[in-house]
Amino acid sequence: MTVGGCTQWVQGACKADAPCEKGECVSLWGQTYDVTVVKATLPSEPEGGGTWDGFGGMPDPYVLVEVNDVAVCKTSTVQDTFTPSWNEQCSIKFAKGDTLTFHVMDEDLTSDDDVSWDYVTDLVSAIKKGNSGAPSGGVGVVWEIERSGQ
Ligand SMILES: [Ca+2]
Ligand SMILES: [Ca+2]
Repeated sequence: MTVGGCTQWVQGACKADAPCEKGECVSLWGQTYDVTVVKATLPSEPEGGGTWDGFGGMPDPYVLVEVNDVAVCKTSTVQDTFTPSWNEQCSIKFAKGDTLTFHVMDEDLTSDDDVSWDYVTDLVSAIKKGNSGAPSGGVGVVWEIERSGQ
């Protein structure tokens, strides 16, 4: 969506959530993005100690991608690893004020262990930066965000 004219090299010509692009301030919202879950790292023990699976088994991670606490995508499960890789992509259209969360889960036959934290608190900078991989509480997720069709 175009919200006004601008010059790329004039600071403050556009709002933070509508960067200057080819002479126009273009809103980040209402556009579709390809969100790729690249990989993750998990700690050797789940939160609270103990082992991930019975008999000292390693975790079986997958990631839920949530918008406003509602899961919109789910990666496949990688069995028995602390360093899963997915490179799986889903398309999401963001609106102003949306929150994006990556939940790393351990697939279990009897229950699912949520081992995640919120990874994106500032969607504007996440979209502009395009990627991140900040570990939090021993869990790290690397993702990429790119506007669809770019
Ligand atoms: Ca396992
Ligand atoms: Ca498991």
